[in-house]
Amino acid sequence: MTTPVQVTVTGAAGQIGYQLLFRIASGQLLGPSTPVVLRLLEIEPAMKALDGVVMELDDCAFPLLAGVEATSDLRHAFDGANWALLVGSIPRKAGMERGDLLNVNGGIFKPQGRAIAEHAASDVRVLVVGNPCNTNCLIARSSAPEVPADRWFAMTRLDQNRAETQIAKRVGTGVAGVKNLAIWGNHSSTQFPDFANATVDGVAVPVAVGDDAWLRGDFITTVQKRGAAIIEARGASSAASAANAAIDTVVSLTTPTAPEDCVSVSVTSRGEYGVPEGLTFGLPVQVDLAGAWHVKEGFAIDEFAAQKIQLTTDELLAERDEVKKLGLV
Ligand code: NAX
Repeated sequence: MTTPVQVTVTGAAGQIGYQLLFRIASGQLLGPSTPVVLRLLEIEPAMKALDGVVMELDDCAFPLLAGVEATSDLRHAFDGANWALLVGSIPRKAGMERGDLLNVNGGIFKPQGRAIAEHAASDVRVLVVGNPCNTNCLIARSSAPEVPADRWFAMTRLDQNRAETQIAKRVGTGVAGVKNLAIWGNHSSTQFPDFANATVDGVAVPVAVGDDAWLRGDFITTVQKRGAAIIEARGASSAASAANAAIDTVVSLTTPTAPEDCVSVSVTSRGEYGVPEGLTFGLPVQVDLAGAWHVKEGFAIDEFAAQKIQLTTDELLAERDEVKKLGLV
């Protein structure tokens, strides 16, 4: 029997957790022949709800699910983790200043980063979903310097998926035909969905769409504000699509990328494309046959794109300054 992969999910009793755990347990994260142990972290008041989720996991009788550990103890949650999906966080509430938001999340992500450094497996990889995910990832990584910087990711894949669908619908084709769609910067309303370097059925998106005003206007704002539109319509934030994007991210990071394509994920910048070093920044990534990732080269950045990328860079720099001031990094 193959040794099970240990997958930690934080915020496991939340909306996204409920959409995520069953898909992981069914083999959609790591494939149909990899057994998995789920290590589920929640805060004490949510442990009862988590017990209910664990009962449902039991009731699915998933053949690949080799165990479930439900806990509010960081050490137990991250013990031996090969993948850590950090979903639980405190999202911005009405009237909350950015500093308050970063401070309250610092209280979550700093100790989680430490626990990962001290207790996770030596090959641990971390995907931060909980918002503000880029800066939460920076906080966790900063408190775990023992874990190499290339193992930390924040989720911009939902934005990629949203952008691909908008383009496919506009052109009237299938979403599978949309390739090389990079999301630059922060997972926030300043992100830049890069249409100019993307292709649809092998044709450059600006040519296939034939409407630059739409691409530079409604397309970008629709993707940037999609999260808010879903809250407005559903009365709750994206959950199934967010869980789906978390799975897509892990699958993309563990599968070689086709040469004509890229994966949108926020990674630790090493200065690629002039992005300040050390920021957790949405970039186009490729995974090679040996399973290592690198930032894809050759994206053309025109003046319009450069301005947009600068805007989201400035926002992430301001968030980094704020968390530095708070002593969180
Ligand atoms: P919920 O509020 O439904 O669930 C969050 C769960 O986290 C709760 O059960 C809570 O008890 C738990 N939690 C809080 N503090 C914790 C801690 N210290 N340790 C462990 N668990 C803790 O939120 P949900 O809809 O599941 O969203 C989770 C996060 O994902 C939010 O921050 C949300 O903003 C973010 N999102 C990120 C997206 C992305 O693309 N990166 C998209 C979707 C989503 O908005």
